[in-house]
Amino acid sequence: MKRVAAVDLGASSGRVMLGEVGPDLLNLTEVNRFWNGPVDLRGTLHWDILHLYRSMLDGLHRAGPVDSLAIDSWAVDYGLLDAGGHLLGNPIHYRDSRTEGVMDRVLQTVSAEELYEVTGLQQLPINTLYQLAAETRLGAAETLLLIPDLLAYWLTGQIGVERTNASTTQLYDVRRREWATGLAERIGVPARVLPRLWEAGDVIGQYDGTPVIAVGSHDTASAVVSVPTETERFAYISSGTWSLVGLELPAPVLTEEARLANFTNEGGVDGRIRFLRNIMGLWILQECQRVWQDDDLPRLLAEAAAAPPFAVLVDPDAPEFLAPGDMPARIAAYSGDSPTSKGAVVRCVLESLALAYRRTLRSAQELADRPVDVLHVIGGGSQNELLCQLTADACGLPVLAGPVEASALGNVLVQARALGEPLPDLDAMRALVRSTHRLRRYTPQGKPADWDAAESRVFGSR
Ligand code: ADP
Ligand code: LRH
Repeated sequence: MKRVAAVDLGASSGRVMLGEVGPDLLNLTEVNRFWNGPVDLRGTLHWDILHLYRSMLDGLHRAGPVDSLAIDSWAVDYGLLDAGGHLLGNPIHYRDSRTEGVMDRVLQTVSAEELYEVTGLQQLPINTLYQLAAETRLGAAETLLLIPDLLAYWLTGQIGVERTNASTTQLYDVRRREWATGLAERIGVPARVLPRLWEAGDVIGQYDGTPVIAVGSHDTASAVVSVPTETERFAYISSGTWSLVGLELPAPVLTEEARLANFTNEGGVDGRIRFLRNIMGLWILQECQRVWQDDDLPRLLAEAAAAPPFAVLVDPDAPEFLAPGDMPARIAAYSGDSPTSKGAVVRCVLESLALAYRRTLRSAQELADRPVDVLHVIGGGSQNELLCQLTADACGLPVLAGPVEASALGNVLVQARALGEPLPDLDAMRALVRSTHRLRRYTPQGKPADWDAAESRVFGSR
């Protein structure tokens, strides 16, 4: 049996989990959980990186002796080190407004077509490329590290960026599987700051005598490892602060149609491609709860379940929902139609998400020419029964919900393999998740025509 610690940092909370893996055994125990989110410092949104580091250390110490440890986190954000290995300022949050208008500026130097051809990434203002184009500290920078790599560097002194997370930067060549240094230089990012790449399974170094292992350090890459699928004909929604909606493919889809539909080709563990779109996700609900100062999610969801269907709908991916703020007011401004109660606002958010999932999954299947029979919902949002049922209804597919701690499980499984546990491939890892975790099944209900009408209302006809 292997005993490992998984540090999993989501955009809304971080946790250290203790994983035990053996034949027919996959146990996960939460050691600690801590707050994460944007911190506004005189108008700039930061991550509290030292709080995360200290909370991680606290969890690792509480976990006791383990065979190894590994870190995964949200993507795209980074710290810069100077020549002495010191952090140049606190990492800035991807929702900070410094990237406003930057995409248009960059596209005057590199066309959207070329960017897609090389990197295969969806255009989002949060991409590392656009953040770096707005960065003021590059002159003094020697090394760029993504968040899990920065924390691993502090633990081990070793420098490198893990490949699945590198693939989210829009500075990574998806076909040549190396940094797109020429492209980086053209937008003012010196190639010297892009360090060597780690593979999932590499030993990065040691912390206190414990091996620190590289896993799919992008949380979504780790989450997709643990999708408990039995068939190749599956789609997934990794449901948390964001909803990552798409397919797993053997190779990127870099067609003009995929680019125009804003699909991304991110790197998965074992060379897979995560062909997906970012949907704004439960972030909108989190912000509603913050503004209302109401953390009673079960009650809010019960009120949403009782609220009238299809009353108010929005496109959750509209740019006005990206930055922190008063989401109920923004929903009212967007739709010109104020939901009349908290339950109605929550219903609007969940139905709008389900509608976006439906459009995204339909496009994914068409663009990749890959029909699917089942939709796996994983992550914290898989506990939201109303959203799971609306998703099944909107997509016309059976939904299998769980596991909840998908990223931590993927992190644990890849560590166990690196330590010699007989989990040769993703199929074996997924079979172990399936045999050790109970999933909840949702069957499509209601009238598909209602969703057709809702889609026309928000997005016009197809
Ligand atoms: P992230 O990794 O982005 O921080 P998580 O995967 O932890 O996100 O998911 C967080 C989300 O899960 C919350 O925003 C919340 O909406 C949802 N969630 C958490 N617990 C529950 C629950 N008991 N019932 C329904 N939804 C839940
Ligand atoms: C989810 C996630 C997602 C990224 C976003 C920045 O936590 O990693 O895959 O696009 O955060």
